[in-house]
Amino acid sequence: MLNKVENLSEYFLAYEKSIANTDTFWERVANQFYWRKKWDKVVESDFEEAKVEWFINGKLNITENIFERNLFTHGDKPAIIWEPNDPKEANITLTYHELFDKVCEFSNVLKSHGIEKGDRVIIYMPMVPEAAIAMLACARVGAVHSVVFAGFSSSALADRIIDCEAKMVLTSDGNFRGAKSIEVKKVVDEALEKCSTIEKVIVVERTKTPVEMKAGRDLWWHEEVAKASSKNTAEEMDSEDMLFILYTSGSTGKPKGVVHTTGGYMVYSQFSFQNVFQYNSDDVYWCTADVGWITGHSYIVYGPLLSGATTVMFEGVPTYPDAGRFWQIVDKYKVNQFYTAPTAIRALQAYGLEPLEPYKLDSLKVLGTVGEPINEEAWHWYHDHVGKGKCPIVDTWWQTETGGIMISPLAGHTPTKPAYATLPLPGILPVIVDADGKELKGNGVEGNLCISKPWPSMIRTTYGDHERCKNTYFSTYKGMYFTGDGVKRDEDGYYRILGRVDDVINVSGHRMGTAEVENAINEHPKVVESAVVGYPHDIKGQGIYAYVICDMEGRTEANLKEEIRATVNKIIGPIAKPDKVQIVPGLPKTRSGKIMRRILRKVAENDTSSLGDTSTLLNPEVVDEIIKGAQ
Ligand code: 6R9
Repeated sequence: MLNKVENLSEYFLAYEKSIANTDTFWERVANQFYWRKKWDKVVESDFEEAKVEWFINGKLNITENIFERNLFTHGDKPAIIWEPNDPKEANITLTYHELFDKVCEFSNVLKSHGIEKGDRVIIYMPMVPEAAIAMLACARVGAVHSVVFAGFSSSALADRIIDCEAKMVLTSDGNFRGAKSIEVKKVVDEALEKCSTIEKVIVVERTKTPVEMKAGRDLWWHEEVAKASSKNTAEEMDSEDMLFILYTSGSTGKPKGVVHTTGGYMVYSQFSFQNVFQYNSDDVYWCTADVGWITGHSYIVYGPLLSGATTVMFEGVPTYPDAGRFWQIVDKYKVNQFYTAPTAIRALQAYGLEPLEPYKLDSLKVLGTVGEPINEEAWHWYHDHVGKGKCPIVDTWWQTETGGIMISPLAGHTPTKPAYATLPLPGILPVIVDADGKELKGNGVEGNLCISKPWPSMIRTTYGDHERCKNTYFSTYKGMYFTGDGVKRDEDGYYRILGRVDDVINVSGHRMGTAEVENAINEHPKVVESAVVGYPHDIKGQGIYAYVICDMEGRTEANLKEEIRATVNKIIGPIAKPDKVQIVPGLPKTRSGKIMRRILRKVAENDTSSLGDTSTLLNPEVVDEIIKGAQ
């Protein structure tokens, strides 16, 4: 199979070659794709300037590598199997031929409404096949897609539309999620009141909930594709032309638009998919993520489809109609590779073994996890009860910015170890540094995780603000990409990710900037100041704990807490709602006025025995009050 490492010694060999001679290694991988014109140079990079380019002057279209390259060999193979929220509703299977026709049709729709190469298109959609079709159609015509998770609020959506000056929004009337139905189009309408760049909105009919269609702006997807031809020639893209922007949280208040480009992303998403999951041509692969996150981009859509895989797309949630839903789907499609998040595993673990009993799960060969550290207990539960002790677990560490999986076992080849992401993929050179930036060499060390060599799918810039990209990722440690994660390399040279070392928290595998949540809380008119920290949460991994100073006049504490949660829900979305809100008389501050988050974290973790010296604070007395009121 294309680009696939077949055993452990081949991995070690490939790794060695990839580090010793990076250009030759990636050139070989890239040669397996269809380029209209090959590159003049493999890579050029300058980490000081955050400037990285791959396959320079290469010309291609990523969708030609999914479709035209492969239709003769597997045109009739299922590309996407879509499973609806409600198991009683009919599923949809699209073969590569059928998906190709739909992508071409929608490419023509985009063009007929003035979308040209380089235009930004927002996709705010539930998990329906049209979401994948929309992404691929954008890529085909050279438009830059920016998928916004459909759980974000109208104001979060508006911020993203404004930041990338998008011309079009692709959305749906509504969204079925478990027992709920969400009015998606309404959120778009609200967002667009604040945006001036959007010319057209195309709406998929999914829930048939009544929507307002604004004349001259809003169009129905099905009416548009009915008029469109299914013949379309892909736009020629430069290897470094933008493929997509995906917004993610950082340690400042404003989410940043991570930019990925065409050639390098294509090569790495396919290469990593193939190798980590060890996909074979008749396998059925299922990743439970949402296309609103990077995992959905690289490992529901691009990686699998570039590999000619059959990828399952699930609209619903793990617990609807019951906690056996995932396992029922695994049996229904005889899923071979199953990829999910630790938070989902922990949530299902809490239901016990009964929901698993009706299902065989004997098709499973590989289990994967992503998004946050997996605790050993959840690892064993997954391994023993889902994988029946016979499926390797690939604990895949990576980020929106890395574009693809960076540290992970290669299924069946790399010996696994609970809670360890194990070893880097070929071409990836992790470096551990201490707080002063000194490299910690050898095994048995712990520090901050950096990557010291460029890899094809790495972030190119943060949209509209290159300085921010430089400062966030390339300035902390000279000559290296800084991940923001802490890591340990054990005696065997295996990597274990320890979690974020910056002001980013990871709630149910979703990244959340503490400053972002604070900004939302501060929008409440009664809030004077707030500080947000993460704390250990049994299911979510981390929960959100907010300390808030409020003007209490005319409010009870209970009212105020609920209002604060509602404010965050409105400004960001339900995923950012604080689990705990504590009204406090003050926040512990240093003499220079900085909030001492370390103390707040300790209180939230219920570990007040080791607060350290608080006497140098500007207001030491406040600490006792905070401890007294802790939840
Ligand atoms: C793919 C994705 C990235 C952050 C990352 C880290 C955490 C992801 C992990 C993991 C431990 C793993 N993370 N995978 N931590 N083990 N296997 O999740 O991207 O949403 O950008 O989040 O998630 O902290 O820095 P993104």
